[in-house]
This record gives sequence, structure tokens and C-alpha cells, in this order.
Amino acid sequence: YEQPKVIKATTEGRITDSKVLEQALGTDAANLLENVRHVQIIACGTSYHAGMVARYWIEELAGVPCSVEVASEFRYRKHVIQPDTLFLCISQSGETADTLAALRQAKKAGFRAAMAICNVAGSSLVRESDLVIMTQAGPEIGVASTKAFTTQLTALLMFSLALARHNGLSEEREADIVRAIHQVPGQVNDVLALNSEIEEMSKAFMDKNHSLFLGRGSQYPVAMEGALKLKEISYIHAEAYPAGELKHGPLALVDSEMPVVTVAPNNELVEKLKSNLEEVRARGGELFVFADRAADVKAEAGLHVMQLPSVHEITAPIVYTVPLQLLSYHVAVLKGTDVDQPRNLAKSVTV
Ligand code: F1P
Repeated sequence: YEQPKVIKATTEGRITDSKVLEQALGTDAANLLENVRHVQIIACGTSYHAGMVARYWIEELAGVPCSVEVASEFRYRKHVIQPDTLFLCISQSGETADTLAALRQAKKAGFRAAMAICNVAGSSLVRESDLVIMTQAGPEIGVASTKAFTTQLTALLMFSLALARHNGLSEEREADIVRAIHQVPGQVNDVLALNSEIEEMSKAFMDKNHSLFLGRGSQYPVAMEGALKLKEISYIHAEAYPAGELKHGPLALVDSEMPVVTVAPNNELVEKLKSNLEEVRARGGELFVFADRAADVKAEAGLHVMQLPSVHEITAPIVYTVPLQLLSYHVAVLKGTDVDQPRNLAKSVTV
């Protein structure tokens, strides 16, 4: 529920009416961004999903190639790092052992600069990075990241725009996206107002052991994050797939015991997504769709639709994460698990 406030706080001082990060990163940053030819993102868990979303923004808006990898894999393999790479670590705590190890190892291989998106000032990650965007999420009490994720996304979108400005993004397009960023806190409030409807929806998951989350484009990592939240706090097995991969395997799992959750923003991918939904329905799977009200997804037997506010395509991943967090929360409460302290998990994985 703090998300509207902390998302706004994350943009404050860094976003004017039409431009982001003008002063916040300083002139050195401008020189640096001018010469970045590749972005390598490293993170773990929820922060990794934020990086997955950012790849869409960086490539679409800045046209700069971007790779994303979990730190726990990156640190243990041989890799080639081009010298004009910006090495971008995302971490709520700034103390995640794998993320720090990956950064230290990459430093030996050489790159242009290290940038951090972090929530804790003075953390190891902040100290060891050349450039930092602090998220203003404030302390997270729960182990499962929620406001940390949406503020990371906000910071990553501001960074993507700053990089894009050095790579030919028009002023008009920048101003359009900046306007959309300003609308996010209000839109998140609108989603939070759906709480009781989402609570009602959560009852369908009570007696289920498995679930599937589908998304297309930048909503695929949102589906991954939704699945992670459900497994972390309700202990229901949840698997996320890019919707187009459904027929390459997971469709075999679909039956009435397998709820399928989907996020459907209003973009050119929505028609393809609708045909994926049909594939699920034809196999008796029960669908729970969070859809942009302009996307024209209609409720039918076995197809539950939660109408969400119409959101700019670029900012949709930030807004559409929140109903999935709420769904997991309500399923966990119904199941009686400890939402703040899930079994076997630690807030910060420092070893
Ligand atoms: C990464 C992370 C969190 C998750 C849990 C364990 O932490 O996977 O996303 O919620 O708390 O650690 P961080 O590097 O973002 O601090």
C-alpha cells in the first residue's frame, strides 16, 4: 500500500516535466552514457525480474543491446565483457553475496563503469559502484520484495530514458513517457482499490497445488515475479512461461486443477495472448486474467477477468505487478502462512 508514495519518492528530484535524471546523475554520467554500447544487468530473485523488464526498455527506447543474468550463474562462468559495457547491478539490500561477487569478478575483466540500483545507502554495492540510483522504498519488513520491485522498475525506466536520450530518443517520445511515469502512483492506487475483488479471486487458489503464470513481452517478467510471489508466501508451486511457449510443453499440464494467471495489457500482443487463453480454456483450465479495460477481454465460463486501468504500454509492467502481489498476499492469508517471514527464506542472502 505504500507503493504510490515510494514510487513517487523514487522519481522526485530526478524527473522534471519532460526529462529524467538531468541533474541527478551529474555531467560525468552524461559523458559515460554517451559511450555505452552494451548493458550487462546482474541481480538475484525479484531484482533479477526487474532487470528482465529493463532489458525491454533499454533495447526498445535506447536501442542499446542488453543482457540479463542471475548473479549466481554469472559469477561461476567464463564470460566476455566488452570494454564499452555498463555493468548494472540491481539489489534491494546491496549486500547479496552473489551479486557482489559477480561485480567484483567483472571488475577484473574490465568494463566502462559499474552502476547500482539499490535501496540501502552505504551498502557494499553502493560503495563499490561508480554510479548509483537509490530507490526510495524505505525498509521492507517482509522477506518477499514488493515495493522494492516497483521502485527498482521506476529507477530502471528513468535510467533507460536517460540512456535513450543519448541514443536518439525524440524529445516528444521522452515527454510522453515522462507523463506516463507521473501517472503511475495514481494508477497503482486504482489497482489497490480492487483489493476486495482480488481477495475474492484468491479463494480459487486455496485448494490448488500448482499454477501457471503467462505473459508476453515485458509482461513475461511480470508473470515471473507474480509466480515467485505466490510460491514464496503461499507455497503453491507456480511456474511462469512466455505465453507463446505454452504449446511447446506446459500445455500438457493444463487441466481443471491448474489455474492459469495472465496479465494482458492493451498492446499489439494482446490478440496473440487471447489465442493462448483459448488454448488453455479448450483444455478445461481455469483462467484468471488481469486485463487493461481497453483490451476487450471478456469474462466467460472458466475465464475470470479483472479489469485494470488503461496504462501506457511502457509503464504497464510497474502497475500490473501490484494485482499479482495482492493475489499472492490473499492466497497466503487464506492458507494461514506467515506472509512476512516465509519458511526457509532470508531477507538478505549474504553468504
Ligand atoms: C535478492 C532476493 C530478494 C528476495 C529475498 C532474497 O535480494 O532474491 O529479491 O525477495 O529477499 O533475496 P536483493 O539483492 O534485491 O537484496
